[in-house]
Amino acid sequence: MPEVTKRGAFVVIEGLDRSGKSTQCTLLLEQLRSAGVDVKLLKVPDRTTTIGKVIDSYLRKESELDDRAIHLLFSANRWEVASSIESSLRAGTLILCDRYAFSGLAFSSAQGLPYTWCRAPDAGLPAPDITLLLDVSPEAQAKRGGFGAERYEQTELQERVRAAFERVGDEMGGGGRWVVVDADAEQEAVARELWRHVEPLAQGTDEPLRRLWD
Ligand code: FDM
Ligand code: MG
Repeated sequence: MPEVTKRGAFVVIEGLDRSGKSTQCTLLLEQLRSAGVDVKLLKVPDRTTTIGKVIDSYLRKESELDDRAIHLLFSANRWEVASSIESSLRAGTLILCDRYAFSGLAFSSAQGLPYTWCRAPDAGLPAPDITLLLDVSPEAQAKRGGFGAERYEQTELQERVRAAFERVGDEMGGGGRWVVVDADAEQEAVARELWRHVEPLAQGTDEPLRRLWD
């Protein structure tokens, strides 16, 4: 009899700046670990690779790049980790990823690049089993002590990114694969809501690994 083993689940947390995304990723990581789950936390952009260093310098406004060029570099930065995501999942590790291709789509289309053009370079990447969008209102975002000095950290652009995320969500459809979480709520309430969605996937999944944008 062939042995049936589940693969690890692929969980993505998306959201605007000041949505509490990184904090919630850390809390979720701790909760998964204390439940005995083999889990790896990734973050895109990964600013440590050669491509990531170019992205970092662009985000810190130390260099200028054409909008399309930076979009392709963000995508390439995901392709750099694609095969390691896939092998970890097959080895039974849960992958928790802070941002993914949906940020690429939302941020670049909010700058005015055509939506379908933005989708193309990420086609074929491993698809998450669930994406949890931490939706923060402009009011709550403003209350959270302002933005840093990086590119994109400004109210008017964030509003356009929020609308772009809404479009991404609509096009992802239902099926529980795209979940909007109210990130204006208390940190603990947000954590509980995330756990409610992630717990059923914690011990792995029998679902075949899908690809973007299937
Ligand atoms: N960002 C992030 C993009 O514009 N495209 C992408 O593909 C990704 C992954 O880069 F403003 C933006 C989102 C954010 C910035 O993200 C860096 P962090 O999470 O703040 O490091
Ligand atoms: Mg940031």
